Amino acid sequence: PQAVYRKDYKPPPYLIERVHLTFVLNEDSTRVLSRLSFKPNYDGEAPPPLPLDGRKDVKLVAVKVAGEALAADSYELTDKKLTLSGLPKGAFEVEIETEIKPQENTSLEGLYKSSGNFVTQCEAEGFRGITFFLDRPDVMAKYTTRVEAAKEPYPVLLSNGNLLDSGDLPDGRHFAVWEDPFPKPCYLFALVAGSLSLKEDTFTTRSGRSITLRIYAEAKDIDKVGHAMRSLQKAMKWDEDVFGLEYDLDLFNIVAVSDFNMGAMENKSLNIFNSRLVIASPATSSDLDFARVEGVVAHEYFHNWTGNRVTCRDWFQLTLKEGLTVFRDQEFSADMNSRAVKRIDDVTRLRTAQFAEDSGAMSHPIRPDKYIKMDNFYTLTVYEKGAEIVRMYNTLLGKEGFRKGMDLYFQRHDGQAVTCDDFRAAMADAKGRDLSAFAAWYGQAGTPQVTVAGEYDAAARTFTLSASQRTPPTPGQSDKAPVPIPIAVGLLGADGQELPLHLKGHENGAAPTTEVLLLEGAQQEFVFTEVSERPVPSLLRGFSAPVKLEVEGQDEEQLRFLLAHDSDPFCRWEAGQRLLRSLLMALYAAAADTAKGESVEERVAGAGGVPEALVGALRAVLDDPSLDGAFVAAAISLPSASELIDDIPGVDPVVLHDVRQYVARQLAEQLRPELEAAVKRTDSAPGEAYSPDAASAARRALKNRALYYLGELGDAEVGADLLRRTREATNMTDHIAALAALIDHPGAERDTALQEFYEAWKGEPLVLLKWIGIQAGAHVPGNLGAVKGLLGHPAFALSNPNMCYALFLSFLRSTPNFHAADGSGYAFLADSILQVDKVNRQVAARMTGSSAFTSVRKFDARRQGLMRAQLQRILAQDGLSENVYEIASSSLQ
Ligand code: B3K
Ligand code: ZN
Repeated sequence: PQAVYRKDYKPPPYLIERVHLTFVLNEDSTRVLSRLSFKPNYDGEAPPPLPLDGRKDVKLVAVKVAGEALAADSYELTDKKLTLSGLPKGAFEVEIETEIKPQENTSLEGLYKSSGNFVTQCEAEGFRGITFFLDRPDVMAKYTTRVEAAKEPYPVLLSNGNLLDSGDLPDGRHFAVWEDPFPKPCYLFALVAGSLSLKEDTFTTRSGRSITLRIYAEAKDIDKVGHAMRSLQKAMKWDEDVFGLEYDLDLFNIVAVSDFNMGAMENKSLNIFNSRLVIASPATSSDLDFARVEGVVAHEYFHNWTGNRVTCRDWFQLTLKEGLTVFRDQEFSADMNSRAVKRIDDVTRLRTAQFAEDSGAMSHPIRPDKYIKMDNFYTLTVYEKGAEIVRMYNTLLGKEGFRKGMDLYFQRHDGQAVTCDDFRAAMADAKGRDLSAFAAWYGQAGTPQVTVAGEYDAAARTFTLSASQRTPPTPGQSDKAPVPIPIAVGLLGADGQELPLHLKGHENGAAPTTEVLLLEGAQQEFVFTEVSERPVPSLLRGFSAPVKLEVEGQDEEQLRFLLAHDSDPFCRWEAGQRLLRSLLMALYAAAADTAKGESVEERVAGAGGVPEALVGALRAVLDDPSLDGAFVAAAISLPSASELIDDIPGVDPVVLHDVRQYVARQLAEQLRPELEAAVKRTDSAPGEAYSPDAASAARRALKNRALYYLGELGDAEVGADLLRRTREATNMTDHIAALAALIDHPGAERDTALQEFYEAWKGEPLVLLKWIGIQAGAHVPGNLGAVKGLLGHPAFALSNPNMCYALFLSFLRSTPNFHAADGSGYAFLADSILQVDKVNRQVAARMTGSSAFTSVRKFDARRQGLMRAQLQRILAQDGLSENVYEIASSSLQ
């Protein structure tokens, strides 16, 4: 397979101004007629050849240039290209007719069928699976699309833009013509034809225009799209209020489909969604589902400006639209719900998954330098780390400065395909600030490690923070340069109050309680003056940069103090996490030392177990009724194994898992009265109606976290209570939480609860995803047999991406089974990847990329050998997709 390099970017030799498409949809095949108006974009006199992207399953029926059929020697057709030559000077038209078979398309790229409906997914390079085209984002054109199909099975015919015409055709067929007035790259093209129900509402923009909003779904789900509709309306209002951005057409459509590789797609005025991110009801969806629907509906809507009106010049710039749009959706969700909890959740995700990616075999900068399959680079790094880089501009420029930068970005680039440098320049120019050093964040992979030490000089009343940074080497990038790192800092006095800050060189009369230090070099000192007492520093407030922070001399007492007093909720939570992390690290070291006792339990107990001071600190958090329940739930949660693994060379993941379980059990035992009190305090009143709002969700978060801990006791009374809760739950959040608390504890309650869940929800595929996921992820040793059994269950379908993710990605989290010492878990994953790859290469690649296979080097020697053997087996497979090849081959290096 051939890699594409960022350094090789060249503008296209021709541009396309107008696109006229006609789709003739039929059951046996689909005809696509495409009429394209080209104009020259080359230097010099002689028209160069025009290479159009295609795919071998797109059959070329006819091609004409300027109305004339092409002679056989004027074009060349290969598996991937149709190259036209001998072209006229100046502008000209090309007509292309192709034939495709969407009904046989299981890759879910291009045009395919889901539940009998025709749908498209073109990003990144799916349009070339429909017709020959300049399939690259810097070619922006205006589209008119005519769709023809049989009327009875396909009453709804949709494409981008406004409906221009529609009507009946002979033989029970009909047509619709759509026109999109905004130029767009072909990855934003969309078409839907099918039998769908519709919910309609409106939104009035601040300039008084009334926009029609339509959500389409299968008839059985249409009563569950209200939350998505409200989320859309909130997002439209928020983007006007916060960024002054108004919707630009009179119609906005969302279509929910059940077979979709990703979460959703921002096609111009015709967003297509994975149904699990549109459909929501209290009985079938958890609080997390409600929050995700709100966030993703907003995300796709926000793309209308950040992605569609201003798009990417090439796919290496993907973070230009994705990092920025993730930042926007994070801020939206923070404004709609609890800002503190949203930030903690986002940081947790970044540290659990993105940090692991950044230290693994697929590590890449937010703007990658090369790819084989672009679809492999829709990553946590490009999205979530990319959002952190945008957040740093916001932190440095302030909300108002950031807004100015956004205004300038749109003023300069509306209607263009641009680069990350253009975005950074707009941010810099709006406030006249030099941000050129931030270029390093776009080019350098890996998570910087920052070390900070503080020194108080009582006589001089100064407090000096010395900060240094280094980024560990990553594959293909051994030398790292310093990057600019904003470190938001506060200083706490002995009574827990914030001290006013006077930063040397930064005096401006004000004495804020948070200052943003900018660490630019490898090492730097920052001096605070007029510091009246020895302070406890609160560092990296709000997680002001995507780094790993080590604080020299920060002892447990200081951390307990910060956990109790810090006014910055992120740092307060972080203090607790640091205490738990260092405990887990110490206990792991003991547990891994087989000389120290027979069992893991014995060895960790010998190392002192869980100290009373830590239990006391967590007890105080649990008992504080003034705290947001979701914050408390996060504060008593243990850091994920994946966060710890990076700091334990040659880790034995099962021992680490056992240590985490041990700590969870100890906490449950010692905090039992407080956990039970928390459940009592937060339990819903009988008959209480469900509401997904932040306050109600926060109560459920605390209750269900407490129930999870209590479940860890494996106590018969608790087991009976949990089974009762699965039966009496009035909403899915409580039902699934009770089941999750039972799932790791074999016994009659577990079996009954699983059986009853299935009986209750066997008609609801979206709910069965939870049922599959919870079983596949169970930590019960020897669970692999049960997981294999699920593959043959009538509820499971290998062709459905959601089902694959629920089963296989959940299994990856079942440490004792996935990492089983005999290698059976790895073999199962490899078998499954190979099987899925024949059906859907994107799903197979995601299974490979989400697994420990991309982090082979982090594990003990025996497991490394077992994983490598499976990777070799995958790579030896005939007909392996380029998608899986790229990830598996990088993982073996
Ligand atoms: N832009 C799409 C993702 C497309 C994935 C292509 N493999 C969804 C989003 O980020 O909004
Ligand atoms: Zn996006």
